Amino acid sequence: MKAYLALISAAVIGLSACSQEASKPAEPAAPTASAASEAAPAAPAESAPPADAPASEAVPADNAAAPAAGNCVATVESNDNMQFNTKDIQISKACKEFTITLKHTGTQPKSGMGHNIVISKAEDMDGVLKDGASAGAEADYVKAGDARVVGHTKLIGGGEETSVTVDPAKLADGSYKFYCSFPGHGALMKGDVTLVN
Ligand SMILES: [Cu+2]
Repeated sequence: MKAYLALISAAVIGLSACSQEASKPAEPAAPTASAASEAAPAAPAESAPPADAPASEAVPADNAAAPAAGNCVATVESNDNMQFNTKDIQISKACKEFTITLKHTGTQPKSGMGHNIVISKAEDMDGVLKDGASAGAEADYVKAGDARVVGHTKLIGGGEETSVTVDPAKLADGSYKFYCSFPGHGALMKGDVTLVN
């Protein structure tokens, strides 16, 4: 009798083990298929700007975003000698927004050797500088609400870093300059802002 029961339970275990195994291969197949079809429409949407590289999945799409963003940023260094390290900031028209990072590689405080970046039309530069000087250091040497200013950073001292994001569409008509509005610095610390394709 005991042997008979053992046989039955063995058979039941064997049966359930068998049916579990049978259902296993079918399950993973379904989620994989739906995950693939979900990922597929998302990838082309995100990787649309880079054009080619229709490639495969989420990973290439993320990588494609990095170089695109990299083209819409620039870094300008300034120092204790009242200098920027560039005379030209090139901004791609393709950028929705463009971020300029200003670094002060010197050690002097902003009260004595402060720098910023101000962007305006070339012909507005003198007026912006004059009004900025009147506005004072606490206003970062930029007149509040100055409509001639397309964008500007705050004033920084040695070892500091700041940034400003501008809309390239606002640089379309005329020629634009970037400069430091700390009193007296604009004569040396200036350059062109150039729109490029
Ligand atoms: Cu300066």
